[in-house]
Amino acid sequence: MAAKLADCIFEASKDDLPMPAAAQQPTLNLSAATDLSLPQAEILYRPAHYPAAIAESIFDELAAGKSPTWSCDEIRMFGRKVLQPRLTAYVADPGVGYSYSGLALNRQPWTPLLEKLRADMEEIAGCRFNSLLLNQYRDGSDYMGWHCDDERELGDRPVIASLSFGESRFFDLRHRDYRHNELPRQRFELGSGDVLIMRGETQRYWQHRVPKQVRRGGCRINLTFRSVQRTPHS
Ligand SMILES: O=C(O)CCC(=O)C(=O)O
Repeated sequence: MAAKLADCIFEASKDDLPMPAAAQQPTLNLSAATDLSLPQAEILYRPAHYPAAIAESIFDELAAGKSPTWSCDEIRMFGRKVLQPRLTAYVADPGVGYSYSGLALNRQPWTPLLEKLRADMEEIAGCRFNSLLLNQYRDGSDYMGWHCDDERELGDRPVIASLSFGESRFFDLRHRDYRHNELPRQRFELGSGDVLIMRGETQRYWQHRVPKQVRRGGCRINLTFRSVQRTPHS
């Protein structure tokens, strides 16, 4: 059985629309390596881990789409089939599968570039990763809704290493119990070459999203390295 990504990962809600100006949290200006110090979370941000020229060549290779190849798949939402609001690709060790919203992701092999990035992320995070989800936001209309990466197969305290290339986009965080506590949303920009590590209890207590930013015309590619603990038969 393939591991499941939470169905809510692709859920579009009114929260995915741009927030009215008054409701927006100020965008955090994080220019140096930062531990976000949020309650019940461990989030480490390293801006420009890859210098601009290297980040650009990584972006170019991934955007070319030779390997891995990108697809825009249909998923099932509220009983209807809809196209995902971005392109995706899935790379993993043999036998490590993912499925969500009625869609079994097609596993592709590691390329030399992705192996290198995996090794870099393993060194920073101090753990091993056996799978990688790639998302391509073709422009500011592509997005990812509120979700947390808390699938059982990722274990109790999943470590997620996220790498971004290309256009900068907002990354929002909100506490899962935001309706009953005073914890404000957090917003900052993920730029090209930036690394974000989420670990500890983060996925249990915090949700994240990449909202639409319709004025952003450029393409962004994000890689999330994960460790699937129970290898399914795929
Ligand atoms: O694009 C991003 O920065 C976030 C991607 C993400 O949330 C995910 O792959 O679960």
